[in-house]
Amino acid sequence: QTSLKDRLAELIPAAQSRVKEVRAEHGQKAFGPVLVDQLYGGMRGLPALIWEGSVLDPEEGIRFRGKTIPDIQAELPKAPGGDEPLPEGLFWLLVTGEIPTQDQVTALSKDWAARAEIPAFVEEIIDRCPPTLHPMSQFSLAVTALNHDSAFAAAYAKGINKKEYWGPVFEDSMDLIAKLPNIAGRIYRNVYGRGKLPAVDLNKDYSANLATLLGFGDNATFVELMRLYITIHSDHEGGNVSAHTGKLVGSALSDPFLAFAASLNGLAGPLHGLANQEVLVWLTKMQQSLGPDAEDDHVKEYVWSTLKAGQVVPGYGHAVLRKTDPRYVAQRAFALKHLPDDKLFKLVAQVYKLVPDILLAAGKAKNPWPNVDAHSGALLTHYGLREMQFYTVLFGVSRAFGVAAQLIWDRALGAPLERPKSYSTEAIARMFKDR
Ligand code: CMX
Repeated sequence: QTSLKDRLAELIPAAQSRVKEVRAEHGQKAFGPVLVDQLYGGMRGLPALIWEGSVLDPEEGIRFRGKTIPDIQAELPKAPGGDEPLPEGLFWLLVTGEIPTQDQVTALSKDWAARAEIPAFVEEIIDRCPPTLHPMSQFSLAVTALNHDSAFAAAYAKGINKKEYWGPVFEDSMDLIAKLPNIAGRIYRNVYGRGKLPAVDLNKDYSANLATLLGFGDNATFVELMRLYITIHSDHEGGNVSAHTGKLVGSALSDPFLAFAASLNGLAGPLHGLANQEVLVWLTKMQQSLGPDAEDDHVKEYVWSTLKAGQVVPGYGHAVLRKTDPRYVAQRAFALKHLPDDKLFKLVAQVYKLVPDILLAAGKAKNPWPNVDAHSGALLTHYGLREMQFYTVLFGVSRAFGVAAQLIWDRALGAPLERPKSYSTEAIARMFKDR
């Protein structure tokens, strides 16, 4: 049976030739003009990055290596007795473009479990954080500190040949993913006083171990939720803040720990990953203000009051998507199957029925539909993971899969230092004066 690293070594030469071919054939072709507005407008729609693992279609949503979420739910290996795809398989798919066998996925579970331990000094760093420090800041600190043992940083210091970069970046990426459950579990237990962290079980899959470390390992449906959650949150092409930051920092040959810690700092923003926390804060305040089983008209008024206060409706809208996010749809299907009568799920569903028309009537948001963050918190709450400030940490564990896969390919394909050109407003005014 081939290991992921062996399969990757087989695939790299052909992928390198493919890039050469594509560049030779299309390298001088233009996507179209760049508008000054795009420089001021957060580079929306500007084609500027290569990202191999996934591509986001505005109408259809994400495809991982060409496969939709329903495709991967059908095709990727599952745990015995489980229905949801194993994130191990998704990682294999992101890295190789191929669907792994059950044995290959089991080997990845074992490999990650064997690498899961974190150094004692990183445990101490986490333990010394005040419980008032946001879990995402603790997460980022701990991931940065893992750079202490980076295989890539050590190899670079010894003078590794460029052609060999991908090998130690692969090892670091595997270590990174493997160590995140221990970091997340430790932060969760420290901040919320949930007792001592148990050991990772070498015979369990990644999600089962993560659930156990968080204290929810006995609930088989929660473990299934983690498998779905990690899979759908893993990757969302390259331009979103966390993915792009990881790639950018990695392009300076900062190792995967430093690069991914930067991703986490971006994910911690309320317009990006922190939105899953913000959704729950918003829904909870709504419940407090309107009471249980609020009528549609009252919910509508509440949504309008959010907009009138100059705030965004968290979990709605997207920079690229123009339809309901298929990641939202997948979570809604999970809720309909496992917790159809849950009060908070019912509120999420009621909001889904009402918010798009309001955002359309308000006339600003280009996409009135829900994104991934509109649903995830309600599912976690149902199983007793109620500490909303922790939610983005789980998004972060998942996002490592996509960022790590791309870091490996960037080094295998010799991606250069990123260095786009910037201009001042005065320079632009001068440049376009007579055009
Ligand atoms: N509620 C209220 N107003 C919204 C809105 C929402 N959910 N979504 C967009 N708008 C507003 C924007 O704030 C912007 O207003 P201004 O013109 O006053 O600046 C206007 O509509 C146009 O924005 P847009 O082009 O539709 O959206 P952007 O590409 O600029 O931003 C996003 C995308 C996600 C930041 C935005 O929709 C938003 O703030 N949503 C709420 C936060 C959220 O859910 N983020 C999570 C996204 C998924 C993720 O990364 O995890």
